[in-house]
Amino acid sequence: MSKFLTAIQPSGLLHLGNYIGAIEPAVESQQENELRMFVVDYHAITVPQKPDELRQNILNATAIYLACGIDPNKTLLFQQSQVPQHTELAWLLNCTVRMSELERMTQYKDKAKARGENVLVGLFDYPVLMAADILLYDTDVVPVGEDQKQHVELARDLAIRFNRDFGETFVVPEPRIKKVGGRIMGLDDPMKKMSKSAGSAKNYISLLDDEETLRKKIMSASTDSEGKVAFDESRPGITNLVTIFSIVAKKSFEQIELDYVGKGYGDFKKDLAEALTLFLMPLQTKIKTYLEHEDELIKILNAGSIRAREEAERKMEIVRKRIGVKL
Ligand code: ATP
Ligand code: LTN
Repeated sequence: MSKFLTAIQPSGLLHLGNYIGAIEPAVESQQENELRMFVVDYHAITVPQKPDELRQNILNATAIYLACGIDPNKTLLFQQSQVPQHTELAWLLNCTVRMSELERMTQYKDKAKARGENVLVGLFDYPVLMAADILLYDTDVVPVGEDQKQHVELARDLAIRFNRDFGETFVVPEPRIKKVGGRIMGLDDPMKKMSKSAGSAKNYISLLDDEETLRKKIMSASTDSEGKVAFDESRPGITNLVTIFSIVAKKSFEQIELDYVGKGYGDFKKDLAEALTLFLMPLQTKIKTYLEHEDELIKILNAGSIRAREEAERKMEIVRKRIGVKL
């Protein structure tokens, strides 16, 4: 049994890429492993958030986790800000990480470019807080999408360095990225990943999109002029749609290719929209039911956070001793 850990930011609506790349593998891991899964609200505020919206997004993310099958009786489900040891360890790791290591982070470079002058120090430091999230819990495996690989590698480097300088303290984690689905691409631009901060809502399928909206988004998804339904990496648009279809309809690429011999993209997209509807509508009903019981969601997060605090504090006591501040 390994220790798995993952987290998602409560910033805006979660999309199909989040589900396929991070939520589904986490749900899957619950079967045979120990899982920790949390809402990283202190990561979300690395770009400005409106307090009312942030609060609602924390509840939405929790409802989505539960509706997708995260079982709070098996999994430690909690809220990052309720466990102050995360920010404490982040500070200590800040005093071991080099500026140049953070300057190399591609997510930072991309987001900083998009924000121009208005780049907050927290955005730069974001990967260090993520390393703290991971290292506090002796994590073996971090299931994430491809875009987070570099951050998990930084967590590995910081663990190895700390262990070398202060004695064996942290487990060195490894990223686990799905070979198929680790990077779902934008529907409007299959050269960029599907992202909740994309310029256009046509980029992504939100887990909460209604039937009509998702049908329109799929029908207008970018493909090519070849007209042959296939998983072919030289044709990223159709390959992305075939990938999504194969995951939500649980069909192999070969089967999908066979099913659409002699048919066009129109037929394929219609069926994909239908498969997505069949997949998302029951999920949405569950999400809505959870959201109707806000008190219950808060209770679950609070109970998980108490347990997380106890576990994190045990690790921090060792860490404080190792660095010499515990008298
Ligand atoms: P943003 O693009 O605004 O930074 P995001 O959509 O990438 O946000 P995150 O909260 O950063 O969402 O990601 C949550 C999890 O979902 C991470 O593990 C991330 O790697 C994964 N993920 C995000 N986008 C995709 C994608 N397009 N395909 C597969 N996994 C993804
Ligand atoms: N940076 C991640 C969210 C995140 C995370 C973590 C993922 C914060 N802490 C720890 C895995 C493990 C993202 O998806 N943007």
